[in-house]
Amino acid sequence: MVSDNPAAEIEDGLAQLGDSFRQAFAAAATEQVLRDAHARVLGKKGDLTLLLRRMGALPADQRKVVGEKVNQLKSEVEAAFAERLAAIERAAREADLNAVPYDLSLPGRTLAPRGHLHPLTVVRNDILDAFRDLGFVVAHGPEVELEEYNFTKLGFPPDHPATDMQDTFWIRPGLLLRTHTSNVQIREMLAHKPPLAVVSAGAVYRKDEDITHSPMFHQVEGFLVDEGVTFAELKGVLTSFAERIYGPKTPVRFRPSYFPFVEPGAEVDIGCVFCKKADGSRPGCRVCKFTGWIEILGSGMIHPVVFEHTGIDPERYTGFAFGVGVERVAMLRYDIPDIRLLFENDPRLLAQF
Ligand code: FA5
Repeated sequence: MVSDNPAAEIEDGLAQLGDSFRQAFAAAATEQVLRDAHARVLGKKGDLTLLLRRMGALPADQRKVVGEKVNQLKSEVEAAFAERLAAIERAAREADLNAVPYDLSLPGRTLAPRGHLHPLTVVRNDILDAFRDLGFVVAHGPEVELEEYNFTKLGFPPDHPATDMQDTFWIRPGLLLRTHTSNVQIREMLAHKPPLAVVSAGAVYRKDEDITHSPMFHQVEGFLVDEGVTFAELKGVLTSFAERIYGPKTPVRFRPSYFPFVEPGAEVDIGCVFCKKADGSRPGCRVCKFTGWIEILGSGMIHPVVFEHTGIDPERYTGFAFGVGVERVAMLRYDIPDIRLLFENDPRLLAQF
């Protein structure tokens, strides 16, 4: 539709708008309503925008006159918008300030989720507590260790095939990441005289990885040195430990084994917790490789050579030592089939403990 007098129509439009936008802005009680009203005037399809577009149809002399009026109205719209917006924001702030204040001392309505200890920490603490209650004291040793304390003084001769038992991460010749916590035996025996009853927990490292072996894992080492200590004490202490961790009457068996720093040496097995029946029988399962027994630690009577290397008289003193795999105990306790699950920090696993 082509108009006879477009300039007059635009001016009419401007006059109408001049009344209506003020009313709409004044009536807007919230920022959103105000912005919507603003868009109806100056948005892409706003009334004033449409009038502006029609300016092109005007002859040049009229365009200047009408153009000034349009621009004038545009400035008025923007100014009125800014003013109303400021008023709305002021009112909101006032309302906030006059509202009943929050009582920050009230208890929360929802309980915030609480963190908890990692299952390995729980198991490590339980193992340490079991020995603390028997009178052992807790000691610490370094993870970066001298070859001398990790191997040599424990009776591993240099280049002896026994060092292959624990495939080592070397830092440089003579310095390594400890392969077991037995280094603490050497450090404590060098630092203190018997009687000694010591436990120590910490990370150890080996080139070893599958579903039950990790390159970094944890052990708890313990040893007791005094006059007249026999294998009977070793059996008594470790049986009491197994019952404490896995329940009274847990079957415990001592199986001959070799470690260079003990003689005799024994691995300790407990009756398999996975295939145990109500009558106490254990028919065997995949976890215990159908033997009914699971190994939990290495142990033995401390070899006289270790005493000689640490300045303790082997004619006067005897003792026993043991090393427990913390992950192994945790996997058995919580029925965790893959050791890597313990280190991935997946909340879906950790939330279960
Ligand atoms: C030792 O490390 C000896 N130092 C233990 C010892 C101490 C014996 C004192 C005698 C006297 P062994 O290599 O068997 O022994 O390791 C002990 C335990 O650590 C194992 O029973 C197993 O539970 C755990 N273990 C060994 N290698 C790994 C590994 N790569 N990942 C997780 N656990 C492991």
